[in-house]
Amino acid sequence: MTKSEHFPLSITFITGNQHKVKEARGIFEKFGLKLEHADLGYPEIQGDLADVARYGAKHVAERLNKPVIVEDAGIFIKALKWFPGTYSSYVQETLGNEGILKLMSNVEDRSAEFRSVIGYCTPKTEPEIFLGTVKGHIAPKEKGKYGFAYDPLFYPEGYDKTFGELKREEKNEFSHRRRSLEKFAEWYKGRMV
Ligand code: ITT
Repeated sequence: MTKSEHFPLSITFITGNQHKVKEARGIFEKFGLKLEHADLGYPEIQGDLADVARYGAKHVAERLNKPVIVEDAGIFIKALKWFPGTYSSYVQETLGNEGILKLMSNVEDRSAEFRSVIGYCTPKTEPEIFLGTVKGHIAPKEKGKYGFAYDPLFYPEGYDKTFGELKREEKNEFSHRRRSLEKFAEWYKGRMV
């Protein structure tokens, strides 16, 4: 078997979130990799982002019998004891951004960070994980029409615009997802040569 069969240029990203797919495609292009997408769903175990990504990647790689990546991500807010964290998806659907702003009313330390963990697994190997984070703070109110979910609430450090005010290409320059996928792409391409 050749190296290109072991490490194909095209990798399948398992996610139900179209925003993630669009961002990941733009990022992969920069690294000369192609992204296929499959919306399959997989069991999300109790644990931190890394546990979820590891377990999910292994589960799907075995089920599809091919190499896959999954991502578990979330926003972590210091004043809320790092809530919503791994519950970000559920909290977005229930409390929403308005609910988060209510929890943060009169809170001075608005530090927060986005984290993304990519899990990569093949049917024959154990999962590998790649973490990307971006620090910032929670805005006093929602701002911007781009991005998704918590983006209009999040000012990345050193910027006077929220992620919601940045076009996809701009967010992709330095987001948590850019950082985790870049780590993965560099590791993966290192194995191809
Ligand atoms: P999959 O599990 O199918 O990939 P998901 O949307 O459920 O899709 P996660 O379990 O990783 O993804 O949940 C992450 C949640 O965190 C996501 O639904 C958003 O609410 C939030 N989130 C993650 N990355 C984000 C980003 O770049 N901008 C805004 N919100 C983000």
